[in-house]
Amino acid sequence: MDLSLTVPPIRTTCPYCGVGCGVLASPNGNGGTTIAGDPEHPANFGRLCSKGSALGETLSFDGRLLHPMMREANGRMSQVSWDAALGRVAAGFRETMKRHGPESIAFYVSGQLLTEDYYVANKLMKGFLGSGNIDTNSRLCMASSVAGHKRAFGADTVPGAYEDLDNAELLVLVGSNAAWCHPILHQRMVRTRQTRGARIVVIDPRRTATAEDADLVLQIAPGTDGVLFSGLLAHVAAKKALDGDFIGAHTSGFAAALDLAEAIAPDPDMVARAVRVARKDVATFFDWFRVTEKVVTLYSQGVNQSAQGTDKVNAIINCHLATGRVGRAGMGPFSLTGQPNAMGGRETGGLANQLAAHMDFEPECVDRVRRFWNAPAMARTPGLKAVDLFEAVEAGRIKALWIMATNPAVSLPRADAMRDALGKLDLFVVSEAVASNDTLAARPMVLLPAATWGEKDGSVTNSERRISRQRAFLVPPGEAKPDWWIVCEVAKRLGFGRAFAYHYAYEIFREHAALSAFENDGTRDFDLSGLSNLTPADYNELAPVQWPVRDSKSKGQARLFGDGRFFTPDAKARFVTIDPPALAEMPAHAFPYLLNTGRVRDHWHTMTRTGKSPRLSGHIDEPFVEISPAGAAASNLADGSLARLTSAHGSAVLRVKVGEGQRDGELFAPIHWNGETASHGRLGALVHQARDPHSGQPDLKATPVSIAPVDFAAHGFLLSRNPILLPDEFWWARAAVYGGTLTRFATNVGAKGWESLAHQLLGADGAFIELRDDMQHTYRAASLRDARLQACVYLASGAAELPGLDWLKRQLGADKLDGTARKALLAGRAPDDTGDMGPTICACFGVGLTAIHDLIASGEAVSVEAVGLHLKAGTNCGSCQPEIKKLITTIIGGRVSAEAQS
Ligand SMILES: Nc1nc2c(c(=O)[nH]1)N[C@H]1C(S)=C(S)[C@@H](COP(=O)(O)OP(=O)(O)OC[C@H]3O[C@@H](n4cnc5c(=O)[nH]c(N)nc54)[C@H](O)[C@@H]3O)O[C@H]1N2
Ligand SMILES: Nc1nc2c(c(=O)[nH]1)N[C@H]1C(S)=C(S)[C@@H](COP(=O)(O)OP(=O)(O)OC[C@H]3O[C@@H](n4cnc5c(=O)[nH]c(N)nc54)[C@H](O)[C@@H]3O)O[C@H]1N2
Ligand code: SF4
Ligand SMILES: [Mo]
Repeated sequence: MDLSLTVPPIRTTCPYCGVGCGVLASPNGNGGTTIAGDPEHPANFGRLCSKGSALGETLSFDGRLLHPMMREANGRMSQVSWDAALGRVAAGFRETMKRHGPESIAFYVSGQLLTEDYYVANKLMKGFLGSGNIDTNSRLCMASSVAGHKRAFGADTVPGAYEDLDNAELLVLVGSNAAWCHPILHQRMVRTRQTRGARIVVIDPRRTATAEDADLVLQIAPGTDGVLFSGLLAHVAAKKALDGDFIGAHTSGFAAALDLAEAIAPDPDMVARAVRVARKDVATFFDWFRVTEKVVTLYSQGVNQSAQGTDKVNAIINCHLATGRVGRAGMGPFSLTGQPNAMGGRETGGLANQLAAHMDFEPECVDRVRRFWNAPAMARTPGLKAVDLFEAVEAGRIKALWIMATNPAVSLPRADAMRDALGKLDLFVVSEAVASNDTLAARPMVLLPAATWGEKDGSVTNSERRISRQRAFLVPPGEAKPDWWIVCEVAKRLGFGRAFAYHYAYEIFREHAALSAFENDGTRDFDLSGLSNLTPADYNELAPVQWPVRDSKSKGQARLFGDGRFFTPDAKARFVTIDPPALAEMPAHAFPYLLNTGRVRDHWHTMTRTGKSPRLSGHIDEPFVEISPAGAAASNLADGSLARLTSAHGSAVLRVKVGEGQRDGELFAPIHWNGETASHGRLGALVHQARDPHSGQPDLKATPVSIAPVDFAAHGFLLSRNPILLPDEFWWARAAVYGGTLTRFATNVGAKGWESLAHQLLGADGAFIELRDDMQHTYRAASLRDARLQACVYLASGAAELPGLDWLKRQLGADKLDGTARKALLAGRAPDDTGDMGPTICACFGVGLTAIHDLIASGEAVSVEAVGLHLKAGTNCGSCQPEIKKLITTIIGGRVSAEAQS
C-alpha cells in the first residue's frame, strides 16, 4: 500500500502579465515545483503561455538576497539584523523629513507588488509621512490609460471583461503585441476568429507575431494613432453610423470632439497620407468598424507609452462612445494591463496623483481618507510622477528614496543618468528579491530581502478587474520577508505602530476593501463592500472575482456602464477633444532613426526571473536591433553583425537582425538586457524622457538615434558551468543553459592571442584540450575535470562560422566525456553529425527552428496543426504558433514565388 500523501496543488496566480492566469503549483519537497494551469480560473481555463509554463525553472534560491545588508563607512556591504536595517531606514526618513521636509522623501514602487504591499506603502507615505511622493513603475506602463479613463468616464474603469473577446465580431489591437505579451488572451481572440469568424485588425508600426493572425495589418507611422482614430470618428459621423440616442442621453462634448476630429482628419485620403498606409487599407478598417456592432478595441504600450498617450486613449474611446459601444457584451475599449498587479496599484493609490481606493486629491477625498485612516499627516497635493521624481533625485531635491520591486536603473528613460543620480541620495533603500541587479549596482545604503512569488500571500487584480489570490507554497529563503511586513515594521519604528499593526495579509485586504466602501454609496466605481468583512478562511478561499463587489452576496460584475451612467458629476461620459497630434519628431540629421522599444516572447523585463530559465533563454539569447532591409543597406549593416546605436543620452551595441517587419527609418530593440546580462545592452540608456502632458507617462517608443556597424577582430562563445567574467573591452551577452551559462562575445584579440585568452578564461586546473585551424580561422578549447566538461570556448575571425550550439550545450550536463566526445567537442559538432537545432521556437518541447523549417520545406506539413502532429511543437502552450505560422507563410510563399518566376 502506498502511504505517501498526495498534497493537493496550491492555487495561485501567475506573477507575469496582466492576463492574470490561474496557476496550480505542486512543490515536490526537494526544491522543485510542478506548475500547471488552473482549469477553474476564468482568465485562462487551464492554459499557460511559455513564461507561465516555465515558472518552475525560475524558483531556485541561487542569486537571492537572503539577509538585510547595510553599507559601512568604508563602503562595504555587510549583513545586519532586521532590527538594525529597519531602524536605519526609519531613522533615515525621520532625519531627512526633519531637515528638508516631507517633499524631500519618496517611495518608488511597482505593479509587481501585491495589493496588500501597495496599500501599506501608500498609507505610510500619503497618510503618515505627509508626502504625495509615492509613484510606481506603472507610470511607465498604465498612466495614460488611467488618465484617459478618468477624462472619459470620470473614473479609472476598464468597462469590459475577457468574455467580450469571445463574443466580439471585430477585434482591433492597437499598439499591442498580444501574441507575445498577453499570449493567453491572444489565443482566446484567435479562437474567436476561428470559431466565429471574427476579424482581427492589428495597428502597429512593426509587423509583429500578432500580425500573423490578423485579417488586416495597418503598419502606421509611429505616433499617428490620434490621426487614425480622429479619422475614424469623422468617418462614422459622415456615414451616419452614430448612435444618436446614446450620444444624446449619456454623453457630453460630442460636437466639439467631432469638429476637432474633422479638422485633424477631414477624409480618409488625408488620414492615409498622415499614417502612411495604403488608402484602401484605411478605408477597409473604417468600413469594418462602422458596420460591425460588436467591436472590442484593445490597446497597450504603443498607445500608452507615447508623448500623446492620453489623447490616443481618448481618441479610441471617442469612437466607442460615438457608436454606443461600451458596457455591452462583445464590445468596448479595452486597456490591456502589463504587470500582474498594475490594476491593484491603481486601486490602492500607488500613483502619485491619486490618493487611495480610486479617490483623488480633492479636499473632501483627502478628508475622507484622513478620517478613515485616522491619519496624522495627510498629503494634500499630488506628489512627483516617476520621471519627475528621478529628475528631482538628480537635482538633489529628493534626498531619501526607497525602491520596492522594480529595477529603475534599467527601466527608466535616460537610464544611465538616472542610475548615476541615485548616488546623490542621503538615504537610498531597496527592497529586492535578488542579490544583484543594475539598481543594486548603484550602491544602496540599505538592502532589504523580499520574499517573492511562491513565498508570499496576497492578491492581485488583472486587466478585467478580476481580483485573484496569490498564495504561498514555498518558505522564503534566508531571512526574506513579505514587502507589506517590511513596510509595516518601518512604520512601527517611525511611531505609527497602531495604524500598521497587521499580522496577516488578510487584515490589510479587509481594510483596503473597507476604505473602498467608506462613504461610497455607489458614487465610486471601485467598491469592495462585499469583501470588507472577510474572515481569514474566506480570504484564504477567495475565488477570483471582478469588482465592483457591492455587497456580500455579489459575485462581482463583468461589465460597467451598461446602464449608461458614468462617474462624472452629470453621470455622462465625456467626449474629449484631443490636441492635434504632434507626429513623432522627425529625427535630426545626427539621429536619423526612430528607436522603438518593447518585449520578446520569453523574457520578462529585466530578466531577474526569466533569465534563470534555460528553456526561456533558448528562444532569443542576446540583445538585438531589428532594421528594415533598406535601412540595413543604407547604414552598411549585415544581418548577424554588431551595431552601435547612439542617442543624445547614451549608447548600446546590439546584434543586427534585418527584418521585413520593420518600416524604413525605424528600429526596434527589446528592453530586457541589462548590465548583468550584457556588456552593452542597456537600452534604457538611450531612451529620451519626453512625456505625455496629462499622464506624465514617458514616450518609450520613439527616440531619435543613429546606428553604425561595429567591427571586432573575432567573435565567439563560451559555455561554462559557472559564468566567466570577460575583460572590459569585450562585447558579450549571457544566457542560461541547462548545467551552466552561454556567453556570446566579440573581441579585438587577434588569432595570435587566442591560446592565451583561452587559458586565461578557462583556468589552469583540470585537463586542457585545444584545436587551432588556421585555414578556417577558428580555434576551440575546453577544460575538463574528472572527464567532465567544465568550460569550452570557440573563436572565429572575420566571416568564419562558429559551430552549432545544441550538442555542445548538452555536454555540459554529461557526466563523462569519452575520447569520441572530446574529439567531437573540438570539432564542434555531434559525433553522429546530427545537425544543429537552431534557436528554440517551441519552448515547451524544446523544438528548434531547423526541424520546423525542414519539415515545412519538405512539404509534409503546411499547417500549424500538421507541424504539431509531426514535432509536437506548438501543441502545449501555443505561444509559438504565430512564429510557426510565419515560417509556413515565408517558406511556402517563397516557393510559390520561385515557381511563378520559373
Ligand atoms: N513576454 C513578455 N510579456 C509581457 C512583458 C514582458 O516583459 N515580456 N511585460 C508585460 C508588461 S509590464 C507590459 S506593459 C505589456 C506590454 O505589452 P505590449 O504593449 O503588447 O508590448 P510592447 O512590446 O511594449 O509594445 C507593443 C507594440 O507597440 C508598438 N508601437 C510602438 N509605437 C507605436 C505607435 O506609435 N502606435 C502603435 N499603434 N503601436 C506602436 C510596438 O511596435 C510594439 O509592437 O507586456 C506584458 N507582457
Ligand atoms: N525603453 C523602455 N523602457 C521601459 C518599457 C518599454 O517598453 N521601453 N516598459 C516599461 C514598463 S511597461 C514596465 S512595467 C517597466 C518594468 O521594469 P521594472 O519594473 O524595472 O522591471 P522588473 O525586471 O520587472 O523589475 C522588478 C524587480 O523586482 C524584483 N522582485 C521580484 N519579486 C519581488 C518581490 O516580491 N518583492 C520585491 N521587493 N522585489 C521583487 C525583481 O528581482 C526585479 O529586480 O519597464 C518600463 N521601461
Ligand atoms: S499569459 Fe502567460 S505570462 Fe500572462 S499571466 Fe498567463 S501564463 Fe502568465
Ligand atoms: Mo508594463
